[in-house]
Amino acid sequence: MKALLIEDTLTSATLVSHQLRKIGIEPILARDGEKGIELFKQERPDLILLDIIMPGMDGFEVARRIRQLEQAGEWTPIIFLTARTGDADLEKGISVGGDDYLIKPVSETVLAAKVRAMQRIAQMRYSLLVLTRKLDEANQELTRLSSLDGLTAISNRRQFDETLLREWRRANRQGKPMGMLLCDVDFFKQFNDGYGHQVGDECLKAVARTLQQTLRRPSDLVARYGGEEFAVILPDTDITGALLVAESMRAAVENLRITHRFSRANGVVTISIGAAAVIPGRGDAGSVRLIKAADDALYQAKQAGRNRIAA
Ligand code: GH3
Ligand code: MG
Ligand code: MG
Ligand code: MG
Ligand code: MG
Repeated sequence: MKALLIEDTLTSATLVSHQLRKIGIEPILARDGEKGIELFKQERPDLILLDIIMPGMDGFEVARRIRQLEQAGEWTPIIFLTARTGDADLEKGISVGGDDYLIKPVSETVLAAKVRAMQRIAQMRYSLLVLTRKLDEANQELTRLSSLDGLTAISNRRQFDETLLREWRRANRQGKPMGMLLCDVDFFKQFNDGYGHQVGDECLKAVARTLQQTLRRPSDLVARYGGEEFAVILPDTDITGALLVAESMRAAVENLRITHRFSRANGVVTISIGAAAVIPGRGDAGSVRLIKAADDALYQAKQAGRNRIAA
């Protein structure tokens, strides 16, 4: 523990230094306020013992400046050690930032007890800082998790809705198109019925991961939209671009080669995709129509035989 003793009178400085050493604290001594502030900046002590009457800057001013020098969240206990006995001085000492106020001469016992009290407060304060930091981290983690789907760990419906509105409004401001894909696993009911729900879950995870990996731009977003449906937001993408992304997604899922012997088609898990794109107009209503357009297209893809894309 480092204590800074700011005291102009040599006898007093010697006595307090001696008392501090007896409780295991090696003091750093400053003989005037300016030097005290300089040493505070250099040494960042854990405790400051501060005289009031000194040539040049008095102790009140020193305390004031030290409080200004502290960084946000930093706190160095300041104990005034003074010959001034008036209540007004004590009141002023506390108001300029002092934490305690002792009248000289101070006995070794009292000094030791007061120092211990400050150490205890400092310790509690530190624990609180640690706790606050942990709470902050936990909060950030919760925020992150609240945007993710529990099963597949890709974005959830909530994140999709938020992102859609944000990107929709941005695209409207910039006059750029927006692409939308709705992907739906083919014959997934049969997959579940045939292999069991758990294998179905694993299949959904693999499909989600694959769709996610297909995306190239940081602004693209794939979300779990419903049970075995995934929605993709493609900012700054027209229908040609959207169809390209859709085809790479369709092919990537087929190439996973997840056996599906209950499928009435290829013998592997496939997806059908509805694609749509539009240049967003003013207002948010168009975003709902974009989803509807992709959904209608998805229906067409299903009707046309699945494992395909329609627009
Ligand atoms: P289609 O080719 O027309 O899309 O047929 P389908 O069988 O995939 O369509 P349907 O909508 O009839 O079935 C969807 C199935 O997805 C039914 C449901 O049990 C299953 N499902 C939805 N969410 C989950 C999930 O979280 N886990 C599992 N294992 N299955 C799910
Ligand atoms: Mg003095
Ligand atoms: Mg103090
Ligand atoms: Mg479905
Ligand atoms: Mg389906």
